[in-house]
Amino acid sequence: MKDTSPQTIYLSDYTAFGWTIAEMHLTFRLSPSATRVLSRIRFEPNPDAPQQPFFLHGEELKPIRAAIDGTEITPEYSAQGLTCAVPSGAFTWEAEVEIAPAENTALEGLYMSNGMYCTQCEAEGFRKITFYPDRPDVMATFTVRIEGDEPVKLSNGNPTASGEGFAEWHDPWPKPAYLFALVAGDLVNHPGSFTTMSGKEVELNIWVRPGDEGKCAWGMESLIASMAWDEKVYGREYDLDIFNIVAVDDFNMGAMENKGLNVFNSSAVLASPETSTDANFERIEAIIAHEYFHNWTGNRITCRDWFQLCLKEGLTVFRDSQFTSDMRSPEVKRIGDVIDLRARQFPEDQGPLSHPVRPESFQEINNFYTATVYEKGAEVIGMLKRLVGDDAYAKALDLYFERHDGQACTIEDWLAVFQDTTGRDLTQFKRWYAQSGTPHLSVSESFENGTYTLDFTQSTPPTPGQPDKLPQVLPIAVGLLNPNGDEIVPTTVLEMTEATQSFRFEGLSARPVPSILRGFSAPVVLDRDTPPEEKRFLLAHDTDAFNRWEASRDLGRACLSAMVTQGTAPDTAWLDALERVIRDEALDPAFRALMLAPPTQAEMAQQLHAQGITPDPDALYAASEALREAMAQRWSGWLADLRATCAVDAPYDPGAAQSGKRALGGALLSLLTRLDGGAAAQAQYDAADNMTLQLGALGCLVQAGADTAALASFAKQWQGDRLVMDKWFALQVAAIAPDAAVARAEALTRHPDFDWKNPNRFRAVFGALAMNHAGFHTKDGSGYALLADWLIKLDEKNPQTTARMCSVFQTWKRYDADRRAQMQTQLERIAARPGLSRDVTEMVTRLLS
Ligand code: B3K
Ligand code: ZN
Repeated sequence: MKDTSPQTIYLSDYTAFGWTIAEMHLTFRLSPSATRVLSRIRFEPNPDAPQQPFFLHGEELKPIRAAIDGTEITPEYSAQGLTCAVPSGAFTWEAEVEIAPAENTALEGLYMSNGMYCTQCEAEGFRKITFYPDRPDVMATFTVRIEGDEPVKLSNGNPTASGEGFAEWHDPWPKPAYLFALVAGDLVNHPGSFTTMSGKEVELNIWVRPGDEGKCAWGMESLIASMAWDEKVYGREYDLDIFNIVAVDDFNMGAMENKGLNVFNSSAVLASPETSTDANFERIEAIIAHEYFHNWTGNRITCRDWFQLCLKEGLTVFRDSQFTSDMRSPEVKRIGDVIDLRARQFPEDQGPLSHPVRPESFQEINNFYTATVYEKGAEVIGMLKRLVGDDAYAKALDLYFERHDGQACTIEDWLAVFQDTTGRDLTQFKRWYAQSGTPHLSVSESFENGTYTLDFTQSTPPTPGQPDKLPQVLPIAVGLLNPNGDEIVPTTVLEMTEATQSFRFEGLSARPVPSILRGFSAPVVLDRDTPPEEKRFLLAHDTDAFNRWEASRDLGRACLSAMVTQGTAPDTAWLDALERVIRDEALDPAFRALMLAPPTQAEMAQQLHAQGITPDPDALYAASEALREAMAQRWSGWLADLRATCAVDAPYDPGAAQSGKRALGGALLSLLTRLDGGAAAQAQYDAADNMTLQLGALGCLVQAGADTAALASFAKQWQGDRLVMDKWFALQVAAIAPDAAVARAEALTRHPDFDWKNPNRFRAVFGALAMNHAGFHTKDGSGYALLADWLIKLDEKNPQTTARMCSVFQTWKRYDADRRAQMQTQLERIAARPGLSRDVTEMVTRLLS
């Protein structure tokens, strides 16, 4: 029975579980529709917990047998689990249940994907496997026996025995149930090995379906690089004899850090130059690193309860971004992260779904694996590091690992290691975890008698449940340039703690030009009336790459805003300043590619809304097209020549050097296509020997409306490759003219390969529709209606993916009355569905609140 009654769980209600687990034994007798799961658990009373009835979670399980100390019992079952009387001391619990992995379309618990058994237990999927205290603070060592005919049978830890029809695994490290994993099927491995810093040899494997062996080399290289990096930078060594990664086609998210057995969405691990873009390679490198880094930040030290999710996720995102910065370019990584933060976290923090980095209540925890918990959670750690300095950060982390290894911890534990190593009082800083919403920071300045003063004011608008906000601790990185463009004050971190605060720089001979919030040193909205000539000055001279990019982006936003609201022509002074950077061959091509990308339409909608203007998606699309057209025309004299400098004359390599050139070349091709109608794009398409060039060219052809033949030939070439076909589905919806987007998405849902129960394919079409800003927001509301139809349909099979997709409606209140009413109607239509899942119920309720 499915429980849909909305029960709210509160952080303040936390109580420890009444027992600890000395040992956990599991036996699986695999069968697609009737798998038997036998458990034997040794419980001991927990002296630190209050008295409580014995309760084990369990959902959608068919109980076969239950016993305590060998005597059969009849527990009291409910939709959430069971209760029964237990002895006052230690006892052994045994149970046998039956589950049907083949019928599990929610992809949570034990399920099947292409005939292969796999699991996803985080956050609360283990309770769909057997009765258990399914909470992260209950940690146990697992011994697992898998019985079945599948040639490969994997679980956590080290293999201990195997033979005809069985395999046994033992994980010596105590872990919560959410880190349990089992995989069984007809798989082949791409092997590797790693010798740890203490000289221990670890066996590495990437397990895939036969036929995918050729797409594992990059994943393996990334894994080895991650293992070496975590030793070098954080002193963290791997702690088992074996590390397995499995690629699965049907998966709700990117990947999962199960101890010693990471399960990956195949899109997050499989790569080859012919089938994957540079962006895919970079994403795979980052996700492999992220999941591997969880071995320490998440697994060895886990969360006390799900409210503490950012303890492992914020920290692990922060660690994986440090890794990517080290493997590639720190400046380019930072700019990319801020683009992503503004595109995904800011709308969340500024709309009805706003919640603190550490939420205080939830109905369905899966709805809180958000950009706020992950990305803002990582920003908070970046600020902490900036405030205490690199050495203190390293010391605090050493203490964290030493003090908390093997424990289930809280944000209080995390902050305490910083307080204890630095002596700093972090009481106010802790507001970053509790207060939701994006702070606004405004600044004015004055110069008198050689003293330059910056006056800052901060305030955070109200968010759901939090009408009044307190000042936050803001590290504001500032540098000063003199009028010649030389840096006279290098980056200095100002620590703002008050609602208004002034900072003085003395002994200056001339009024300086400030570069404020360098490196985006705090996740805030900076409001400053900077004159355009000063922005162009920073665009030309700032030594901080982020602020150089930001100056241009600001000019771009101002330009588009004026085009939309006043009908002005594109800002040619900005375009000329930008041209100098783009053509500066001393600069990293990846950086120049970022500079070349104008603000997105969604970003502009956010910007206009912040200025109190209702965004009109059609006008934004028109302005964005006019701007790109102006860029192409104004730069027509050199676009082709510069593109020629981006050619790569060497075997494909996904590293920063080549991919930066291809990114710049791709951005230039998109402008050139406006001049030549797609001739250069067609030539690139025909000659392409890697997916970056092929897909980039196809995107240009779709944009130019010259796509029919290329789309057909692409589909013919790649029809057997699911991951490439996902790109084919997504690209044509995302890149097509907005007036055709809904019809194209609708037509694709009737395509024989539209396997809507596969989350990657569903997201390919509907994620792309949401990205086509003016297309999704088509005035007649057909985009909203189409998506709502499909969300209703998918919810019956897969609530988690459906609930995640609901967030594309999170900005609905920004738009005009017509569009607002149409979105509201669709949300209410979803909300009214009988039998709607708990996941989606919570999302639409919050969206409508
Ligand atoms: N920890 C998992 C996410 C689990 C999501 C559950 N709905 C992947 C990660 O963050 O590494
Ligand atoms: Zn994670």
